[in-house]
Amino acid sequence: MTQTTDHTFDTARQADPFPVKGMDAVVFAVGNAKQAAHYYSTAFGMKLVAYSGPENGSRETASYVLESGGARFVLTTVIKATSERGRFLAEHVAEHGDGAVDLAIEVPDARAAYAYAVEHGARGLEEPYELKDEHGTVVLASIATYGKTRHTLVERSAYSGPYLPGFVAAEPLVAPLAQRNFQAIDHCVGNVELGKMDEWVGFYNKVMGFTNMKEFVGDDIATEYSALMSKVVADGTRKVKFPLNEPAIAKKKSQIDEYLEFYGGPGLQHIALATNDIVATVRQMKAAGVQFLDTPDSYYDTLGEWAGETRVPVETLRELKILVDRDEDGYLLQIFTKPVQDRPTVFFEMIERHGSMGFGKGNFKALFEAIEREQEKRGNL
Ligand code: TYF
Ligand code: FE
Repeated sequence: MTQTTDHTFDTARQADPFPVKGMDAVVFAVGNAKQAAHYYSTAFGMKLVAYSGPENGSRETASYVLESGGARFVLTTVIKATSERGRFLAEHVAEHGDGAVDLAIEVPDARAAYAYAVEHGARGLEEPYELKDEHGTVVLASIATYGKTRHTLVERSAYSGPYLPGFVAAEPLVAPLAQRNFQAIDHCVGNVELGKMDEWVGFYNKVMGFTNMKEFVGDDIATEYSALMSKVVADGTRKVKFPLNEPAIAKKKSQIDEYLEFYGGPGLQHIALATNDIVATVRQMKAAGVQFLDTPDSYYDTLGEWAGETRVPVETLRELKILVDRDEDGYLLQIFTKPVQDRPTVFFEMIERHGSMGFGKGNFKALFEAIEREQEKRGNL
């Protein structure tokens, strides 16, 4: 019997049509990467590890690579556009403001991943190519996803450098924190146009063999308060999770419509960052000037009745405005930042999971009301 089970497992694993190792990096195109690197260092506690710019042969762009555990952000800006890529990045910033251009995925075999994706309907942007330096070889390939976002498929098992060939190691900008604020990218959420969510869910199903997770927001909830519909796709190991939102026609202007209007189209909405100690993380980030969404006291008055006991006392959750959700697998603690640029577009979530594989469905009402209070302040409701 044991053998049969093992065999079944092996077959299932070999049969994974699109094996992934996890998120490789999120690449942002920004107006001022030097200052953004400072923000993610001081406000998020990330560590600068690599750099590429005019000082080491990149005349067109400057890029700063920051890490916190396994979470990696690359902040890229254009110094002087001279190629198609440079003009794309400059136009991206002009049109969308600071935003994500690449949700890069680490794969064991970039050529195989690219071939599978393109065979299953992906639009190829970069055929597989190699980059080499004294640290080894990386294989890269890129496919298009929603809006102007791409997925670069990164094979780096034969590479030991700080990021990619073309980058040099860099010293941290500020003294590192005693305890890091987060250690991984938990999920990356995309906002797509009205009526397009199922198309993009189908895209990930076909092109990457991703399957749907059980958490979704249907039109029943949408029309009542959330003004959005949402479904989640993930790879077979659940290491890469991509929720997708579309606006819903509700009583009020959808937060997704606000995003689409101010971003100028579909794009990355939020990145959830996994922490082991959300209390310490939120305290540190607040002290460093990061603004989080508020939650009314009434949320905490009834919390114990349905959420039960958590690692963190209710009074601390109330003080820091941390949200709780519980399902049959366990619970999670989460909190959302306000948008991190002047446009009401990209924001972050901090999440501490204790068994739950969900996304905080029980908090959607409280969360969406908090977002609507911010929308109203901006005159966009
Ligand atoms: O990733 C999620 O699904 C949760 C909930 O505009 C969420 O973080 C969904 C939509 C949204 C904000 C949060
Ligand atoms: Fe989320």
